[in-house]
Amino acid sequence: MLLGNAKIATIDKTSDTDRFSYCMRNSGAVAIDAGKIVWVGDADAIPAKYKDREKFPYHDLEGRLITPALIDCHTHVVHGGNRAVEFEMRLEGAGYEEIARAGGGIVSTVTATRDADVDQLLKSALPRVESLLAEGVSVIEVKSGYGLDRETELNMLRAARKIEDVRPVRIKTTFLGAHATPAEFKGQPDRYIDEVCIPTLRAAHAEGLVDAVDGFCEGIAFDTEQIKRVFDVACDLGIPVKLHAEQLSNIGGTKLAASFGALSVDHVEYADEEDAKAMAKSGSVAVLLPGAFYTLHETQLPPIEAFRKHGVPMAVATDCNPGTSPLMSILLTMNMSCTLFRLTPEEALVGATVHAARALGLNDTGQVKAGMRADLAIWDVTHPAELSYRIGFNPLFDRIFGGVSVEKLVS
Ligand code: DI6
Ligand code: FE
Repeated sequence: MLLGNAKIATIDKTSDTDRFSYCMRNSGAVAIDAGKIVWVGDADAIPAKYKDREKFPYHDLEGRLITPALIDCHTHVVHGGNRAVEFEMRLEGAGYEEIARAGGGIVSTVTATRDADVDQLLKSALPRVESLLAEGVSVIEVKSGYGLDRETELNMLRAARKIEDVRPVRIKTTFLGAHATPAEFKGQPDRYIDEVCIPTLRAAHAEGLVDAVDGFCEGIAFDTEQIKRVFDVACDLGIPVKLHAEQLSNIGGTKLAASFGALSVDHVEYADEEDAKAMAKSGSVAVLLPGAFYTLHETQLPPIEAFRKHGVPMAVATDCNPGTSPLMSILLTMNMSCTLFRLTPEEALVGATVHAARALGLNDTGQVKAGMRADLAIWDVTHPAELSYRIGFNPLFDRIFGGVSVEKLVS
């Protein structure tokens, strides 16, 4: 197909800077063949071979905006139950850590997740997935981490893999066995790591269920020494790592993750300039999660200026989870990253496309560029800033997934 008469935010680097920006084409066209973008350029410079209407059916987009399809690079969309009651408790003054220490929090979602089988986990995740797809998302990262025992952790990853079979989306799975210590190992995190978490990681890897390994490095979860033991195994298995770090305090998780060349370090509200330097050196992406910041009434802002100064790529994601970020809108996430974290709308869009791809180790998507997968979003807007500007409004016209229109355009 040939998409024409469109504005295009190609998301690329301009010759004079090393930073990604909109790189707009105000009157552009995109040629797609066999699921790939084969040409991008000005509407008045379309090469003859793409004017073959048989091979490249033409679609006049009437001035609509084309961007790369969006990517949600940090979610916990697979889980049992919800935590609305806890939300109420927090509004009545109970703290997140207090609830966690009292056996609520992550551990309460574990009970509901263990009670569900793979198909039930898949079924309850689909409405959350569909909410993201409806806003132009084509890749979703899905973590385990609410089983905290062998069978349920594997079931969570199996359910995540199954999403691809039933919806037009790519799924990247992440093993997050080191999310919390389950009740049966209360007060014994080291035993849990050695007797359950690590053996389960090996089993999940053997079953081809793991694209990355993650952990929660925090006072209420695991320290750097415990996370390091899990990361050592991930390295042995040749699996990249990422880390929930410096979310509620600074205990050195960011530097640990950077020392392992982590794909990303996520949350990072309490990260400092030295952490930013370590991430710049390791090439790790800072994944900003404004939904958790908002829900936890956090006030400590991530070091955005230090990330800009040291050239640390910033991505934005929903962190969709039942406890700290019951958020299923990537567009609201982009808005929040602007209003709460002072990102520019350009940084927000770059953060939900090319930088999000990088946080998942993907280099075949996240830009409108020849050679990339034809994963595109088409919007009823005239300027990309509109995608972060409005709250609770979805201007998506169509999503192209692997070169095929999901809604409107007949290929
Ligand atoms: N940090 C978070 O905010 C979530 N996980 C994590 O490591 C919380 C997950 C939950 O409360 O269910
Ligand atoms: Fe998370």
